[in-house]
Amino acid sequence: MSDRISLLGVRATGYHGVLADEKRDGQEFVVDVVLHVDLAPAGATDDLARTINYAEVGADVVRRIEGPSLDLIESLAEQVATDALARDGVRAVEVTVHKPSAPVGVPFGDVAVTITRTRAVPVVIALGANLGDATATLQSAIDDLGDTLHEVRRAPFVSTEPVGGPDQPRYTNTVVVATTPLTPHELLARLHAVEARYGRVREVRWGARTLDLDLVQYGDPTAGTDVVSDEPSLTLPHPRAHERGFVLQPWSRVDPQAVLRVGERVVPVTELLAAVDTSDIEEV
Ligand code: PH2
Ligand code: MG
Ligand code: MG
Repeated sequence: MSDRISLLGVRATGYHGVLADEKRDGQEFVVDVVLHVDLAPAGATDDLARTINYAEVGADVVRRIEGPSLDLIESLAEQVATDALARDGVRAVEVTVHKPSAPVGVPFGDVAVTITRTRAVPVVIALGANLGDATATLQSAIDDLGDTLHEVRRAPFVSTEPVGGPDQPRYTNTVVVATTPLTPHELLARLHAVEARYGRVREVRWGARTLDLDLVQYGDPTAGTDVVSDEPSLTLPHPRAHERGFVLQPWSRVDPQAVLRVGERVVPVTELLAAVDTSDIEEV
């Protein structure tokens, strides 16, 4: 995905600089912003609500240029990038801040800094399989998600008794904690695509499967940035994770500090784990 919105040459007067003259007199700053966003939904629907309104981005930039005085254009670039990444669907942003009248002391054409910042939302994914070579399938699914997930950490594989559903083989489960630049819907679509690649068919609820990839949590409940959603196509956090030993046990191994939102409460995973039966969970 290399779709982009570029807003170039946004200019305003600011008071940023190390020198007292700069803070007193002000000068022109020019900012370029390149947003990495999936533009297909807006292109297909002609709906402004499905993309980023560049007028709003421009207003944010001017607010930062005209805002409290900073010493460095690096800091201004960082503020602009933070604003951009806070907008829904922005995966990454490149920001250039030009200071064409900077006190450089020699004749010069332009001076600028450029930064690139990528969204990195913490996510938790529970994996399960009970058909075929389950461990190999889980590992290659994790490898396949390498383009989607960053800073990936995997829990040990565990063998677990099936919970619910018809009579079926034991499961191999694990949990991955990672970061992603994708939105929850984009990530879910990637998880479904990888399930399909391993021959997953959605037939019997809680029936045997070659691969199940469940999005357990998106964002950080401690910081209050986790996504809570009861859309049928996207339920977050996962509605049963808090009572499932086959999720809680591996999760607590890979991240002993993990917390999960359960209704109004944000609960340590170790505390949830202590309340469930784990006698049937074996590390493999
Ligand atoms: N997944 C289910 C239903 N039951 N039981 C175990 N032990 N492991 C699973 O991953 C699992 C399950 C539905 O996704
Ligand atoms: Mg599941
Ligand atoms: Mg599932």
